[in-house]
Amino acid sequence: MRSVCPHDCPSCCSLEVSVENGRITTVVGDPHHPFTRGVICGKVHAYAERVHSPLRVREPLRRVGPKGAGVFESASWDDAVAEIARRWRGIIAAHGGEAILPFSYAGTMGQVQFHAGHPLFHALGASLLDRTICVTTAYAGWKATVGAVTGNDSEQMVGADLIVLWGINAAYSTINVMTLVKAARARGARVMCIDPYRTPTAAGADEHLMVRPGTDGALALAVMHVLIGEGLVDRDYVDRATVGFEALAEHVKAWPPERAAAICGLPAERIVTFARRYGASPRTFIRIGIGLSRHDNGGMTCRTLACLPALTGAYADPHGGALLSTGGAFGLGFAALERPDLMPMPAPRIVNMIQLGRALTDPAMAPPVKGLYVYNSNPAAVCPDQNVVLRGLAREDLFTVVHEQVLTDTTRWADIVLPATTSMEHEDLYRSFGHLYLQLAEPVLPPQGQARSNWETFGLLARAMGVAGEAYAKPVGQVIDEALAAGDETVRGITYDQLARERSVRINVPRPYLPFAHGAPTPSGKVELYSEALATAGLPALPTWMPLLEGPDDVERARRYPLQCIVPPNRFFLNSSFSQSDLLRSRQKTPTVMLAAEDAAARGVRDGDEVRVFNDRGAARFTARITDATRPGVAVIEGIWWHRFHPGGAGVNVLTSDRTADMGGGPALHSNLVEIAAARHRSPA
Ligand SMILES: Nc1nc2c(c(=O)[nH]1)N[C@H]1C(S)=C(S)[C@@H](COP(=O)(O)OP(=O)(O)OC[C@H]3O[C@@H](n4cnc5c(=O)[nH]c(N)nc54)[C@H](O)[C@@H]3O)O[C@H]1N2
Ligand SMILES: Nc1nc2c(c(=O)[nH]1)N[C@H]1C(S)=C(S)[C@@H](COP(=O)(O)OP(=O)(O)OC[C@H]3O[C@@H](n4cnc5c(=O)[nH]c(N)nc54)[C@H](O)[C@@H]3O)O[C@H]1N2
Ligand SMILES: [Mo]
Repeated sequence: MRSVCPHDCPSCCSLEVSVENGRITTVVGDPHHPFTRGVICGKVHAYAERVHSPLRVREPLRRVGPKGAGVFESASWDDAVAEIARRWRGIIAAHGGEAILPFSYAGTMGQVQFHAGHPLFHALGASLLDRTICVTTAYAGWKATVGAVTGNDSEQMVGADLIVLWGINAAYSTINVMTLVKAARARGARVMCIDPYRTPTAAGADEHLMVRPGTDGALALAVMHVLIGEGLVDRDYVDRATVGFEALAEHVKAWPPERAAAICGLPAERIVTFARRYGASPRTFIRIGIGLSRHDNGGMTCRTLACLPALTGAYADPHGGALLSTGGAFGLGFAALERPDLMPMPAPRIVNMIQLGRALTDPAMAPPVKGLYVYNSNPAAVCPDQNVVLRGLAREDLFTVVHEQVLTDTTRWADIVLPATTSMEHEDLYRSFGHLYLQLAEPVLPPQGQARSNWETFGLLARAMGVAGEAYAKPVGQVIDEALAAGDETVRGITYDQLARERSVRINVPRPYLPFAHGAPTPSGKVELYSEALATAGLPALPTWMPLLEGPDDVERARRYPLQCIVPPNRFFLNSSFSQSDLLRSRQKTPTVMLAAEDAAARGVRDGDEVRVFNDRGAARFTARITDATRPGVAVIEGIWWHRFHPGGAGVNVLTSDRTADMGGGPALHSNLVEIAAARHRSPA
């Protein structure tokens, strides 16, 4: 049977699922899908483990033990919904609707189940959640240059001469890009990877530039210096499709490669060689990851990288250009899903999700958050400044409902847990942030236990609260049709019936897809090398490198915490999802910190030792791996293990800050200083 991977990954794979006796037996990639091409990751290959997990939530649960003990009794859906409605009514009467805070992210990328809570929470006048945890910083920076969250079709990179994988560990985080990279390489394309550590993606490239974290902006400015200085610029493209070239040319005179070399930790000659290779042809494709935006200067970095293909005219080449995300290429009618018309005016306050801990603990919050409803997310594990988040979740006066598929770190803190269906059990429409296909998935299994989808659950809650009932009084298929019908030309004519027949439909964009070939949807209609909008927002109008707020230039902090610590995804989990799987945990082995030999030696740490990683925010235990895959001064902690499977019970995000990055309100997860100390030698495996 056909399905679609629901997880928060640009690949959004088309799946073939076999079911026997009500259980999933195998999951493989659809060989005919033009982007999936029969390849899926090890996580989803093992999907039966997730759907039929012993940790599945199969019935509603009500807390009986102390808060956080994770002791529950079973409850009926009727009783659970009635209790939630009773508690919410009390909270709204005493403190108003804003005292209720929905908290969700992208547990599923299915558009109906992702947005399912919006109509209800709008109708209740609940606080609005700014969903910043992943892409908003990257998107704000990207849009400053090219105006829209889209870019060249990654399928086109197969014909490129040079592919630059910039801050993206595609071998882990979107494996299908590697299929395209391999095909390009077989044709003779050169592949470069720019990453602070040697990921498998970097190891498989022709060249790896191991930059210091947060210095890509400086690198790109020096590349521009060489391109402009050596006349490797497409004057025709620059003249017709960009604004601000003269100002940029003047500005980057101050960025000779030697200056960037000292900042990035690279030899100046390698920067010059890179720039010349990049400038040799417009058939250069830069695939930019979201990862490199998770720094204090991350928005500006994305804005700066987006300028490079404009200088060489690569944006107009059928095999060139750049892609950060295709998320904005899908012009669905989101209002049909989100129902902003149900919101009271003036609009309720906005809470930035990465500051959940503050929102739950800050005495200045007026009204205080009294009711928290979590779905599609595991904030206890994924949110930065975790110790503060956990302090908030521990509040006795906070009424917390968690709608989940599995018993996560967050369900432990719930007053009520509701059982959620997986994508194998409910219907949804999927867009992607890495390709250009809309996909529909129908259930391949009945709901497991008493699980209900987000859509059904919010429908029950809306009826119990006596609001927004009409919004939920329609089947998912009808909502999908409405979102398509209210969309723009990119989805015009695509219907639910067509998707039900064909499963995957390319949106209405041309092939080759060159959205910035003649300019860009910015205020000026051009690719903005100079951005008036940024200047108005109080940011530099020209691409500018700024040192990290929490980095080596923060001299006082760096004295106490001398190691930069980046926290990228690991291979076998997706954020914290799949942490529940015995199989995938055993493949991932143990929470690990990678360290260069000289950093380890300076601390008396040997390979395999258990170490304590700490800063002012918190401390957690990891197994040390000594490796030349990272440079001295940079520690790497991959992946988010659930606390319950973490030695010592604290996870990586006790270390990270809830400080917002330069643009878009997202987190600077990788701008992180720590110290490491040996906990004891040779922990028994
Ligand atoms: N296996 C797996 N796949 C995933 C996920 C997962 O957790 N596991 N998460 C999914 C999600 S939600 C997302 S948003 C995407 C994210 O996937 P990507 O867009 O690939 O982003 P990240 O993996 O966060 O980071 C990519 C790389 O950026 C590097 N990086 C960090 N700082 C810098 C820097 O300053 N400069 C440069 N050049 N590179 C830097 C990291 O070392 C990492 O190798 O992946 C999705 N896919
Ligand atoms: N240290 C560190 N922290 C990070 C990151 C990092 O790279 N390093 N990455 C950040 C990024 S990019 C992101 S996107 C966030 C992700 O943060 P989250 O969106 O919280 O991601 P997950 O950990 O995958 O948790 C999603 C949860 O949703 C549940 N779920 C899935 N489908 C459904 C459904 O249909 N209904 C309901 N009710 N629940 C469902 C899953 O069971 C899962 O527990 O984490 C961020 N945190
Ligand atoms: Mo993400």
